[in-house]
Formats: sequence, structure tokens, C-alpha cells
Amino acid sequence: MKNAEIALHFDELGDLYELDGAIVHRVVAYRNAAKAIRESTASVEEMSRAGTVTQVPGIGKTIAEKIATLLETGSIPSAEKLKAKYPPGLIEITRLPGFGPKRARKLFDELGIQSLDDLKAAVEQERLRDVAGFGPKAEENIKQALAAGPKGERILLSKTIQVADSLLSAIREHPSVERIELAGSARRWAETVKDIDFIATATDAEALADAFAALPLLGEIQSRGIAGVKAVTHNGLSIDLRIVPPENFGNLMQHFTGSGKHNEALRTEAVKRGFHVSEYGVLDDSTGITHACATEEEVYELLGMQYIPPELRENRGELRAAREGTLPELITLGDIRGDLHMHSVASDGRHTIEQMAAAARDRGYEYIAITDHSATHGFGNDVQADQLRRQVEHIRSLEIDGIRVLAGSEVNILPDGSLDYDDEVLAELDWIVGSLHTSFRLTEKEQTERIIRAMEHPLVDAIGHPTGRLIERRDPYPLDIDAIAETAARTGTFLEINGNPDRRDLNEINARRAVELGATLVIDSDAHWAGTLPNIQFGVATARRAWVTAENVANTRPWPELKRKSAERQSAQARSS
Ligand code: DGT
Ligand code: CA
Ligand code: ZN
Repeated sequence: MKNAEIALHFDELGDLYELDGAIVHRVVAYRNAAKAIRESTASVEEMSRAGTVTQVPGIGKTIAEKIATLLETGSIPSAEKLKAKYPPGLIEITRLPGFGPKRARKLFDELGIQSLDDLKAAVEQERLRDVAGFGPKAEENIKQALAAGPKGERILLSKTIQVADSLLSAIREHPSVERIELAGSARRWAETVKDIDFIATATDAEALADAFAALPLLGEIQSRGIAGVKAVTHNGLSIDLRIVPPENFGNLMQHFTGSGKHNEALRTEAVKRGFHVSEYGVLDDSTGITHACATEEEVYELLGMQYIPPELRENRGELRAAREGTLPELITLGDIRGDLHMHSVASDGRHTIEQMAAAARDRGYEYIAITDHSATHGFGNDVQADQLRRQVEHIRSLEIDGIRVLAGSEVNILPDGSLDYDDEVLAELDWIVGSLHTSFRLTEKEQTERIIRAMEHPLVDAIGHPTGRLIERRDPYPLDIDAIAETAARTGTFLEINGNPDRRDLNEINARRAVELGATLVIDSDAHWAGTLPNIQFGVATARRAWVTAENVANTRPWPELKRKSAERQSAQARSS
């Protein structure tokens, strides 16, 4: 049984217990187990047979026993018992967006709704609006959810990188491999991917396919031959390896890197200029010769274009810019001199300031800002004003070689746009990120005014994760991005691209727009422990996909220069207010 399948059984068990009104710890334990099983890169079935499955974090003895029973009998007895109590259609209802077991149970108890069909009928008859906690708005949302149906699973890029790297390093040393490279959406650093594409050339294609198919990370082999391998990893990621001839490796890389839209536009354009582009080569109408390109550079050169970096291949104007020779010189990770948004144990982080600083220095940064959550963040570990003062003193007393540690804060922007520390405390800090963590349901106008007011505060240096979206999980709150960007340009407040791979906020569209309107960005990791400092790479990737150069990003500058700009802004704002 694949990890994903085992995980589904535990998700279902969690749902069933929640339907049954079980204590929350129990429900959470099963959901955490499901997550751990799903994300395990090793086969849980094999570990279960070897008796080592309790080594997976979140899996104790009880769950290990349930896994063993599941593998042996095909089901979990406690789940079977609960399924006899609640109709199977009810579980389907719990999975609708905006639902969950509590709401499903309510409709079951009050209206006897047992299936999606029952629910559809109830919506049409407008019977939901009379149930407490529902109403006409909820009815409309459910109608849409029912019409949309289940959405195709896309996987967060960050969840695929480690597997892709492991596969690459495991196969690269194989004697039959000449070259193997990542292609597709992962090479373009998209937010989510459907699968991982690899392109390889081999001295012996069959030997390579056999060796690849035998890698222990792969759980299921769907096809294997001299053309390549299609497989699924234990944690449910589809892998597509194509083995191609070396002469036109460039054409194939270009083709399989995509995006589909970029390729389509490239081909249409090329035809107008007398070229036919395909994965096999570039046919020149005037000579009748098909050019096989060993590199991607040759493909673009033949078409009279600059080389287009994969992150830009989305048909958003890159073809024209490449033809005119005006592609931007994209920012790189190496341009980043410091990270200005991270947490320590003082709020919800896992490492001390000293540990974060040492790790940041090892990454080659010149400076970092410690920005723990402010007084009203609301997770029970907020930093009150007195504590913040002591933290500032502590930071000033630190002597850490090779890196400057700035005293900062991630200050909550309250619904009216004010901040949750007094100016007197804020004035002691080197760096202030203003963020929204509550009241997401304001109107677009209210939300926009709220953030604009925070930007107009002379002590606020940057706005953190400006739209609040979580990729595939939570939509951005409504916001007038143009107004935000214009205010950022006017007040000199920086807009963040948050590098947390669930956020990447601003996203590539908004970040590009913000820069067009004159705003300067800052790219941060929002690390909650040292191991997530590298998340800044996702922020840089989003910036590259937004056509951003080092010039557009504040933390590509040395700290004294950056701070000088901030100080100029503050005095200008203080004068005008
Ligand atoms: P994904 O997998 O949905 O995250 O996105 P991609 O871009 O990796 O798409 P995928 O894996 O279906 O195909 C890889 C690339 O191959 C794609 O970016 C462009 C190229 N390709 C695939 N199918 C077509 C097609 O029907 N037409 C064109 N022009 N290109 C295609
Ligand atoms: Ca793909
Ligand atoms: Zn944060």
C-alpha cells in the first residue's frame, strides 16, 4: 500500500472521530499521523513490516498497530465501526471546501442530509439558510463548491525539491548517465507543480531506465523503457523521466521546460519569421534545414532572441523583450545581503537569537533583523512591550563576529491601521515589519485603507506578507494592490516578498505590478528556526518570476545604505504629517 493511501485511511479516521464528536486531541493525532505518513519519503508499509514505523515522528505504538492491521486486513476496525454509524456520503460532504465534519454533522442532525445529492437538493430548496451558522451566503458558497467539484491536486514546490534533488544525486553517478536535468514547472520555480520532469541522455538508455526505476524513493513504476520512466514516489509525487538523444538535447529541454503557453507563443512567432520549432529541432524554411540544438541557448539564438531564463517563460512579454534585447537582469540569491524577517524563541520561533545569527552568518549574510511577533499576535507567546525593550538591550549587548543583528519586530496592524506598540517603544527598534494577522474579512476598501495607514506611519519600514494568502489553502484578502504599491512608492515603505513557500507573498503578479508603480521590495525568509532561513530562495524565485532586478530590492544593499534611505523617508514623513 502506498503512503498516500495509508494516509487517506488516517485522514478518514480523523474525520469520522470528529463527526462522532470525539475529543480534539484524538482527531488531531490521526490527522498529524496522516500528514507524517503522506510526507514520509520512505515506504511506510516496508517500515511497518520491519517494525521501525514508530521512528516516523507523530507515529506512536497505537497508530503503528493500526497501520499493521490496515496492511493485513485492508481496513482499520475503529473506522469500520464509525462508518456503520454515519453514512458514507456524509464523509464526502466533510471534504467540500469550507465544510469539515462539524458543519456536515450539523446538517445531518438538523436536516437529515446524508449525501452530496441530499445537499444539492437542500441548497436548491433554500433549506440551508434556516440552519444556525449557515444562511444565504453559505448557501451560495456551497452551490459554487458543488459546481466546481474536486480540484486537481497540485503540490507545493517546496515539497518536491528535496525529492527531486535526492533523485538527481542518486542517479547522476550511474555509469549510463551522460546528462540529467530538471525541466517543467519545477525548473521554472512555479508555486505548485503537478509532477517532476527530468530530461536525460544516456550511453545505455535501458540500463538508465532500469537503474532509475530501482531507486528506493520510487514507490510505484507505471512505465519503463528506453524512452524513459513514469513513476510515483512513496509520498505521492509523480515523476516523469524522459531519455532523449544528445543531438537535440537543447530542443527537448526547451520544449519540456515549458511553459506550454510560452512554447505555443514561441512557435507562433517563429512561424511568422520562417521557422518551425518543435521538440525535434528548428526548421529554417529558407534553407529547408532542421537545426538540432544541443543547448537551449542555440534555440533562442536561432530565433534571434536573448536566452530567456526559465522563470520568465510564462508568455508574459518575455518573447518580445528577448527579441528586443531588453530582458531584465534578474536578481539572484547571491545578491541578498541580509534577511529582515525572522523569529526567535521569544515568540513562536524554535531557535535563540544567537543561533539564528550564527546560521545567517554561515549563509554569508551581512545583517539580519529579529522580528518576533508583537503584543497582540495571539498565540500565547507574544512579546509584550517590556519584554521587547529587554530584547533590544540584549541584542545591543551581543557581540557576534561577522554579522550585524538588528533589533526589530513584526508588529500587528490592527483593524483601524494602528499598531499594537506605542511609538515610544517602536522608536527603539532598527527595523519594523507591519503585518496583518487578524480581521481578514474587512472589505477591500477597509483593508486597503488599513494597510495604507500603517505605511504612512513613519516608523514602519516594510509590510510583511501583504496579501495574506496561503498557496492552495487560503485566498488573499481583498486588496487594491495598485493603491498599496503607489503608497509604498510615495512613503518609501518596502513591500515584502515573503519566502515562506506556503506564502510567496507578494506573488509574482503583484510584485511585478508593485515595481512597475515605483515600489521597492524586500525579500525575507520569515524563518521560525535556522533550518528555514534557506526559504528565502522561494522569495527570490518569486521575484525572478516577477521580472525583478537587484536594484528593485532593498536588502541587496549594505545595511548602512538601506537604513539611510529609511531615515530619509522617516524625516520626510515626519515633516509632512
Ligand atoms: P505542471 O506539471 O502542471 O506543474 O506544469 P509543466 O509545465 O511541468 O507541464 P507538464 O509536466 O505537463 O509538461 C512539461 C512541459 O512540456 C510543459 O511545460 C510544456 C511541454 N508540453 C507538454 N505538453 C505540451 C503541449 O501539449 N504543447 C506544448 N506546446 N508544450 C507541451
Ligand atoms: Ca511537470
Ligand atoms: Zn513572521
